[in-house]
Amino acid sequence: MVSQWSYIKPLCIKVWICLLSCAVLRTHSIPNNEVNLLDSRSVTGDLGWIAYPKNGWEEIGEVDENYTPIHTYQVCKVMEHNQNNWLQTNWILNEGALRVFVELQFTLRDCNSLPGGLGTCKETFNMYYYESNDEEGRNVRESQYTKVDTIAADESFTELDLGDRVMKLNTEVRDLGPLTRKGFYLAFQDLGACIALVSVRVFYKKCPVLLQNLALFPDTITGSDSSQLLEVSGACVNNSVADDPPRMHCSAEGEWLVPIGRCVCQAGFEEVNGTCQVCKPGFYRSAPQTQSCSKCPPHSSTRAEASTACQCDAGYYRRDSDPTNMACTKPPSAPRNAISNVNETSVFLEWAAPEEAGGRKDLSYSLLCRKVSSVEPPGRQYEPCGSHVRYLPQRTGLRNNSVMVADLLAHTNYTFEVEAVNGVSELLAPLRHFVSLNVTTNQAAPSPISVVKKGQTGKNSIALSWQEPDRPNGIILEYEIKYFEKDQETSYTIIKSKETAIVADGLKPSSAYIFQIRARTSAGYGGFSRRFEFETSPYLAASSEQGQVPIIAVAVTVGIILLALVTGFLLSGRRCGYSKAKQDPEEEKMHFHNGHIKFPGVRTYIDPHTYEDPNQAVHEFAKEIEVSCITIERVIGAGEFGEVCCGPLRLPGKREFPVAIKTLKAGYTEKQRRDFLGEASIMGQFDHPNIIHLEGVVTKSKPVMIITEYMENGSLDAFLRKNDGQFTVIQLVGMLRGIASGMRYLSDMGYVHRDLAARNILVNSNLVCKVSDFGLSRVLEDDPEAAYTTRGGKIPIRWTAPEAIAYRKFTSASDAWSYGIVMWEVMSYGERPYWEMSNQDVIKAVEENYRLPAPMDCPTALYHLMMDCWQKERNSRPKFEEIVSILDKLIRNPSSLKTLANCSNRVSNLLVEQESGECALYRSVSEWLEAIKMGRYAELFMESGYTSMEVVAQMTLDDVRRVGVNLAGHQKKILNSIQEMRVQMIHVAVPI
Ligand code: ACK
Repeated sequence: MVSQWSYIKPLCIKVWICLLSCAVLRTHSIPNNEVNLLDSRSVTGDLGWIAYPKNGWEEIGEVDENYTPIHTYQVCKVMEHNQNNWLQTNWILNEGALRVFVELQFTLRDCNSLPGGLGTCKETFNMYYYESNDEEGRNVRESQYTKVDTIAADESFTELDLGDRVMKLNTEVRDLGPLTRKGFYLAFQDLGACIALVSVRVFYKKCPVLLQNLALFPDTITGSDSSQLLEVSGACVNNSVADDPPRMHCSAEGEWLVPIGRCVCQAGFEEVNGTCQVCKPGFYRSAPQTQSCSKCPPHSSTRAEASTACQCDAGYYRRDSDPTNMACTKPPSAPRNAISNVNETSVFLEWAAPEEAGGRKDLSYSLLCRKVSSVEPPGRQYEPCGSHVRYLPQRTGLRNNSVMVADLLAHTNYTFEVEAVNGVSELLAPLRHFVSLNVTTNQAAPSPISVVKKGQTGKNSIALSWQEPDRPNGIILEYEIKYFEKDQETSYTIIKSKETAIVADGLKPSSAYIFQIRARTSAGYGGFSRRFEFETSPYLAASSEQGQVPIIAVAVTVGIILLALVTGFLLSGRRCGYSKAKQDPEEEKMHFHNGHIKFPGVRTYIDPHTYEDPNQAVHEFAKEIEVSCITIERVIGAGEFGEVCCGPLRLPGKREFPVAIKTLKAGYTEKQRRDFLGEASIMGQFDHPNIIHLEGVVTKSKPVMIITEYMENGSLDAFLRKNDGQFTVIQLVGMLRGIASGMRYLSDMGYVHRDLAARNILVNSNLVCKVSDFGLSRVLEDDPEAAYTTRGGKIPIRWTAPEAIAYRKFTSASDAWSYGIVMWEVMSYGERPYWEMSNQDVIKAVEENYRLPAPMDCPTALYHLMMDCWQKERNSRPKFEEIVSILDKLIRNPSSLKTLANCSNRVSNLLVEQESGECALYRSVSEWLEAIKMGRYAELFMESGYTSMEVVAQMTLDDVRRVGVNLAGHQKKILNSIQEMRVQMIHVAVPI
């Protein structure tokens, strides 16, 4: 062995030294996922490995390319037989690794290149390992080793390589595992090769410490298996919390794979470069809304670090449900400009949005309704309005600036508080921001009766009882019970009763009857109840024979009496003939057939002239008031007979309220006194919410006075002129409806007003209009000469129907004409009808069928109604009943008031012809052309610039031809229509 080695030695060793110093050894740095357990190159002193036999492996010190000393083990016993040279490393602690890698760098001599043939030369060597828990020393037997592998060189070197100084360094890596002990020895077995073991590196792999998704994953030694993935939990970095527990998987190759979950910075911190940094003062972060710290929203601040929210500044608030990034807000200020519109027992409240909405979008309104207590002292105590009151659409959470309150009590004072609220209002409760309104409801008819019960039933009679209506809205004066045999509606009976029970008799046996009941208060009748059907008892044959005679006799007698009464009434000449058969003092019974016998719904007006003594009439209809109850505070105007004043009236047992006081000036004649008090005699007969109410008269002292309710807004014409353009169309129609309702009452009473004009309508603080001035009719009727001289100097020609002017035919139909003029006055805000035309011109123009044009912005529907009131034929004019119902429909359907009657050819101060009055409704040239059936030329007219009726009115024949109307017939038709338009204008322009 020695001889062989010595043979090789000079040849080899030197060359190796040279070759090693020239070879490119493993110089790359160790990857960070590898941990060395042994690196022979890094050992400076002796490696101290054990070679056996001793002349086998030999440690030779070398220097690498950087002249750093390295240790190599070499063996080259290629020429000797039976080689078994072992080289055992030191004990290597595995540091917990279950799987380790051995990287060998070596050179190997190509056996073929050896001088002297192959001999016993080998080109491989074996690697073994032996595990132990501690350094067991050097006595490990061969058999105790576990073989790792036989290592062969990828490249072996030859003599030639030595000459070329080309080093063929092999690197082989093998892994061992799973390891079960604390450490191990490695051993290299040479069986006769020429090897230089240049370096041995033993390492294990780990997944190196990693910061990902704000979680720290520790150094993790890979598993024992090459395909094993170890799941590792991450630890959230400071000031962060696990959103979803963070995990990663460490692969056998030392790579982190498959991240799951993450950590997030806790509130008050933000993520900066994988760490959680604190939010500075003035900034906040409320995880998880935002990633980074945000500046405090408006009206909030924070002085602390790590704020999760900002505190609202003084006077600003935040709801729990408000997001933290929302500005702090305030409650709204009170709503503004609240107005009320009373319609009988309903109040429509409207207001403007508050000046300060508080910076929120959840503004809403709620309403508080309180009734002013009637308990003494009045006006100071409030009661809740009660559950019967309806709020449309609702009482609270109102998004719109209006609400309708219905089913209030009639003639009652209410206070409404409209409060603006938003999301932070409740935080400040009980502080409220509201606007309040005091409202007095009007008189209203009773609500329909809902409960009607059948009592004892006979074969000819049915006893009925019922409950007072839910809302009587006043004192019930009487009930009206209408009944008829089923399917015989044209023939019915009406019983009036002050009680809530009656017996309907004179019925047929075994027959079904339909009953309907309604109540009446001073405001008029309420609606009928629904129909109740009850049956009489069966006819009993046994008793019927005897019973029939008296029944027939009674029936005949009753029939004769009724006939006599009916005839009597008809002959007596009363306006509304009705048959009245008094049964008991509380009950009246009337029979109707096909509507021939009519009963008045209300009493008939009695002309005070029919009284011989006018004083008697006054005291019949008017209450005498003690002068001491009246205090005259100030003069509000001048009446025909004296001053009109106002002041409080204090009646015993009643609370004080303001009244108007009309006085009769000193030095009056007896006729003047009669005429003056005549008005009170008339007024005292009326009881209606739209008729001025008479409180009483003072006749026993001087001056003689008439005391009426006080109307805060005075007469309608002056009121409208003062508030020009201030009202909504609905408000104007509401006023007109009130006047029409008052007039319906008067015409039902058989009273003809004769001087209906806006100046004779009074308006109270709730915009309720009431008809007043009941003096003129007598003057006109009594004195034929007085037609042209009234207290104002002239008969109200402009308000009076032509037949009344011509031959003093004053009727409710002539009142309807005047009503049309009042409508015109209202819609034009108190303009003078027919402007400055003289009375004579007005009479002539009206006679020739010219009528007032539609006021500015007047809805078509209203103008049509006015025009209808001005029908020449008085029977064609609408009755007040119809007028009220038309206006009611318009109020219920406000969109019907949207179409305006202003037409393009409307020239103010020009009258329109009644028949062709439609011209006033031509809104465009094309509408006019359509109306005269020439619509096909509309486009040509437009193209030629004839876009308005004013321009069209100037057109000549040539113009019409130029437009492109070539047919002579059509030219004529168009020109005639234009001519007609011009005539209307000229007619009025030239004084008649
Ligand atoms: O337009 P006015 O203010 O309203 O002026 C006249 C004036 O008296 C002469 O008639 C007013 N007037 C008449 N009756 C009343 C009343 N009941 N309430 C208030 N003002 C009244 C009218």
